[in-house]
Amino acid sequence: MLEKILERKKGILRDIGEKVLEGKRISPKEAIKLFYEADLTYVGSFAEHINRKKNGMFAYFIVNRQINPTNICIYQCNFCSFGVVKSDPRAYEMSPREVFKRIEEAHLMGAKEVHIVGGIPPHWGYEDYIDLVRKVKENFPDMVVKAWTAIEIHHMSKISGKSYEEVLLDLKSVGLDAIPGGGAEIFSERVRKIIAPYKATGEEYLEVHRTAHRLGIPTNATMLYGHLETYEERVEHMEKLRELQDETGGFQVFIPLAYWPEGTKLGGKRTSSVDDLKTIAIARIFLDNFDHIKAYWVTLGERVAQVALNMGADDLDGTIVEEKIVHSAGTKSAIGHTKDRLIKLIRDAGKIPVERDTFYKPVAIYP
Ligand code: V47
Repeated sequence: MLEKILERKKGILRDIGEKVLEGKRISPKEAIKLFYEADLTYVGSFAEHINRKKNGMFAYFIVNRQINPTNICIYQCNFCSFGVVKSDPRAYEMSPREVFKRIEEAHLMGAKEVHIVGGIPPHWGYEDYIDLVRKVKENFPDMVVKAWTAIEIHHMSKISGKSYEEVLLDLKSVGLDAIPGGGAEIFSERVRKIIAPYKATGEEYLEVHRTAHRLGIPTNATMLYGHLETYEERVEHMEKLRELQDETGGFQVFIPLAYWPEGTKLGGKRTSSVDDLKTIAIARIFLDNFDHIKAYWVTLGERVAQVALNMGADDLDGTIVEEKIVHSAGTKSAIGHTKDRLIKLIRDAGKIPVERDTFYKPVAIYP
């Protein structure tokens, strides 16, 4: 079928298709060409060809719980409507008891992972971040703790005077298992200056992940798209991730995050479903050294995420239970999903559902 599609193409699109069939890496220039000139069925078909070679007919999900302990944040990024200042009436901060109640619930429903990220409150000290991980692990030793983005780790390094390595070793010693991909936004300095002028730079984000990989802590990578960035800047972002992955092999998954504008200072429009699917497909083609591409149902919506499972993506994330960051910005997705619902979404996409752990080890297969 792909050969038939190729027959009808000429020039660079044909060359790119041939490269993919031969299992060769495409260049940044070629990825940019795909954004501008290829149609969705073209990129989707080639992306799915690669996905099936890597993951067969399997599509993954995890029984997990997100916890956002506070939305108080010193950074006030323009694209974010989750983070607020302490005096804002919407500001909240969970007590350790409230955090543990959520983890207990997650434990009872069979969750394998807690994903903990929040704002960066001015009054939190270094030990607050360390203590939370320590207490979670002491109380729930079997639970995988995926916590604190590179932005939080950079901040912890700043307030403690410790290096990234020292911070990560402290976190690892109290039970941190993995680092989520949040905070990457877009690495382009031009755009970052406008949408997130105060938070860690792209280079700092990459350095935190590089250090984590060296210490044996697996991490995820994200890209926030659909705001001010160009296609060239999306590809530049993915190129930096591909280079780091060549160096370390420590990334588990790439997660393109579609921008939701509601309530943000930046404003703007929602991306189209075609843009969302093309971005996932091109990521699958370009990031040949990533095993997994996540169709995050919270930003994409369940239906587009389901189509994405046929256009290069192989993972839906998880049950989540309570998501606040993208819901503050207007996503209409459910707040959480049951395991049965995720299994049905995957089955209806024509794939075989695999419940996984944080590290993509299968926990159960639902043929
Ligand atoms: O870093 C913030 C993004 C991220 C908006 O690692 C927004 O497995 C859309 O990183 N519109 C947090 N997105 C979420 C995240 C994540 C989610 C699921 C799994 C994993 C993983 C990581 O949400 C932030 C930011 O890039 N975000 N505001 C917005 N208005």
